[in-house]
Amino acid sequence: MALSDRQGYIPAMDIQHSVAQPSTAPAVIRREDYCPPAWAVPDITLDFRLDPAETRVRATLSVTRNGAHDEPLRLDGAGQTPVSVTVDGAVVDDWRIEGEQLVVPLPGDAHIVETEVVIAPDRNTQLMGLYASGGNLCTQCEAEGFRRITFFPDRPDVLSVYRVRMTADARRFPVLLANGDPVAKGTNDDGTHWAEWHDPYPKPSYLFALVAGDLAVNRSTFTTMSGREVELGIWVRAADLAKTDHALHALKLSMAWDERIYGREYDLDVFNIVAVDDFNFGAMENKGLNIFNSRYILADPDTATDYDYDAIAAVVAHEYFHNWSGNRITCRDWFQLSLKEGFTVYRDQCFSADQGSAAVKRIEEVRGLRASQFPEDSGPLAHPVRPESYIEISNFYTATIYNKGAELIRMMATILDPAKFRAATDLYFSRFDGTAATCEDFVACMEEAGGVDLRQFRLWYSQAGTPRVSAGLSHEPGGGRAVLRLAQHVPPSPGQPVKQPMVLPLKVRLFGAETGRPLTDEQLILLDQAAETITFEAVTERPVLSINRGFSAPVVIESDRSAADLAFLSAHDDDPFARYEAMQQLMLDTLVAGTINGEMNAQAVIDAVARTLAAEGLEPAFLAEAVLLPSENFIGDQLAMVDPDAIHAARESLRRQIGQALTPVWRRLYGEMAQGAYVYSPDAKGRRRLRSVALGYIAASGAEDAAALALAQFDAADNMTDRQAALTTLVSSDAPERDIALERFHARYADNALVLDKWFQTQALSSRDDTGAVVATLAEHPTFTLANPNRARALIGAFGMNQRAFNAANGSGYRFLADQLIALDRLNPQTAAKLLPPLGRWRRFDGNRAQLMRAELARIVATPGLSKDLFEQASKSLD
Ligand code: 0A1
Ligand code: ZN
Repeated sequence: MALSDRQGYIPAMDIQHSVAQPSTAPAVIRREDYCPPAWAVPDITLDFRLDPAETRVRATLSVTRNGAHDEPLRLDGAGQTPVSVTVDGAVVDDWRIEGEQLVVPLPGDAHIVETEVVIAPDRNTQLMGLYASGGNLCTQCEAEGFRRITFFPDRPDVLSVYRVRMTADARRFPVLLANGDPVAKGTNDDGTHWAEWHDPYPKPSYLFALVAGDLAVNRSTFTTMSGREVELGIWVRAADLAKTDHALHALKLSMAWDERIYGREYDLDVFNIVAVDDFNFGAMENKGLNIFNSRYILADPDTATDYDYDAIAAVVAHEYFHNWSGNRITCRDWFQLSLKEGFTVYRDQCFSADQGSAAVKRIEEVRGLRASQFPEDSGPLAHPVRPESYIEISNFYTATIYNKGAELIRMMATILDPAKFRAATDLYFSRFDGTAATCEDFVACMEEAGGVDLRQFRLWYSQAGTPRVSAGLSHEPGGGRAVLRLAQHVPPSPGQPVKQPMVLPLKVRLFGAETGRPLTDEQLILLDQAAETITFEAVTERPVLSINRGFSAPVVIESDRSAADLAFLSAHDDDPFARYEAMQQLMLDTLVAGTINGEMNAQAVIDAVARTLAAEGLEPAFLAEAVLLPSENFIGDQLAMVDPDAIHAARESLRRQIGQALTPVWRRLYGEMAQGAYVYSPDAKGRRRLRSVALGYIAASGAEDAAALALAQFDAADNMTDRQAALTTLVSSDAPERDIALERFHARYADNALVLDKWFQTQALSSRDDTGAVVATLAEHPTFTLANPNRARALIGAFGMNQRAFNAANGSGYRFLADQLIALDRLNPQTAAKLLPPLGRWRRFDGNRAQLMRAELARIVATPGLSKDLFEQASKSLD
């Protein structure tokens, strides 16, 4: 069944399974229960005696009563017991532990409260709080890690000025970094040394950071728009220093861009970035001391692909931009997470678009949205951009909060126009600087400075689900009038059975089917009714509809455009995104038909691909995107019932036919796109990409020399992009060159963890029949470990994305994933929970597979000692 038959989220009613619930169900936190903090903490001084096995933390808090009440002071402290508690310098013993909180009765309105705790960073496998990575010590406090370091009101609306003193072994930890500016340092007689840092900007505890380690630095400076010189430093292990120039360059570009586009200037004298190998997410925006997963810092041509280079620049920019959208203005509570994340993603997307091809960037964003956010929005874990409740906030660092959140900001920018949007962000930054704000505060600034009414638009924050828009265009040839009928429908999602119509900004243009000329200007239609009709006058020839140009709204368009019209738009539309989109839709329609009927008419796609490749003036990067087939997962998302084998067969068949029919074109491009010595530039990247797409089609055609060609590329490559592309082609083949390349790759990069991740990931994504078995064997490989999140994601995460291999009919993929998640949960619940969603797609599969998936979900939920992270994801996926 095709897209239009799908109802989105379908409540569980067909298959039942008994699920053992944990004896005490984890508490649900609700947005409506928000209360301001009872006590403020304007200042905190932290004194760390750092040691991997036993670190002593003394915290001195100045606390003030917030309003008239007689509540005691409540400090969060996960799993800790205080060694001592003093109030105003005197030891007290009337404190108590309630749950995970330290409760201290206080008589007056202002006190100094001091606690001391002992923690063990080297036993911290969760990578939250203070932990050891590669012999260094570092912190991760967002969202609720600070409570694993010391007792504190660990919530984002308690803002404090931090002073930090660290003492550590001078030889093991020669570098001591924290937030803000360095103020003093010295050495002691016992082989230790110390450093003090002061961050003058009040901040919530989730932005606290320190690093102690043996690190080398790549330094530079940046002069801000008001003429202040900022010292920049990227800190890594000495052997990696040569791989930090790209990140440093991206940082300077970001600083200049934020001044130019948003008028935002950096505010401290130093800005440090530290790269660590063990990290649960991509990076963290701690004030003045960003801590990064090393995969988003380290790059040289031999080890990093073009994709890696782009991702590094984007993440460096993202974390830097948080200094204003996140740090200077933070979130009142975690339900407002998208206030900082959606806005900051939008900012980093625009930054990246300005560095190269904006059209290709937009295509990549939409592909990402469809790969991760749309499935989330139509599945059991769907939630609004501003959620109403959670069990574990770490589970809400999602594509919905980040990427759909960014689309909301983009839509408001579209509705306002650039000048008003800038006025609105200026208002937001000045009005809320130094505070913990809400999504509502942001929207109110948009309304006020933009002079628009966004009352109905706010539904985007509260309603989950991807809106579906049906669009039908009719034309009266005689009267010259064209009528566009639009209707919207937002599918039900968990807890939201009925939805209101939303405001959908749709950019629309009509083209003449005969002449290929535009018949109208581009128009912005704000669809805010369930159904609307738009009339175009003086339409003199049969019009073809170009809609949702630039992907102006994050919706699914259901139109009755014929294969011929889609092919026409793929050749004539003047909006590059719409042109790409028309081709994608044509391919998708063909593949869906092929999946359902077992056969398809490939000719329209072949002709459209040929025409696009022959068209004048299109950049290679765009061509590469335009001629790529939709992924197997995305084809699956169009179907009420996913048949992974039929989808795979249809897609492979279409790939083969395109490969064979256009063999001379692929071979010509493969030759023409070859380049001399490696350079990193938008044009060079595009040529590499198009060449690897051509190689893929040559291999898909079944050409006898394809494996030899790929191995030759693999061996001759002077950069990772070409080498990885060749390996990706070979890894799905049965040719002997496959194992040769895999072995050479492993031998060459045995010492490089980030590149070994690629070795695991590439194999997990293979389309060969034996992939499930290979992945199970790789999980036993000596270099595989669940303790490193990158490695776990490379193998387990990638396997979950491999629709056909993961969904093997005998359930072996499901069992494997569940086994791995149960094991990983004991070490690192956050990372385990992130990898669960493929098991939650059971509603979309046949009864046999659905049963097998549910059995594994039930087994996970019933596991003794399960974390609340994994419990929340697994139990919601079963419902
Ligand atoms: N705020 C970071 C994302 C992040 C969230 C939680 C983390 O803890 C494990 C780490 C990073 C960002 O948006 O980049
Ligand atoms: Zn962020």
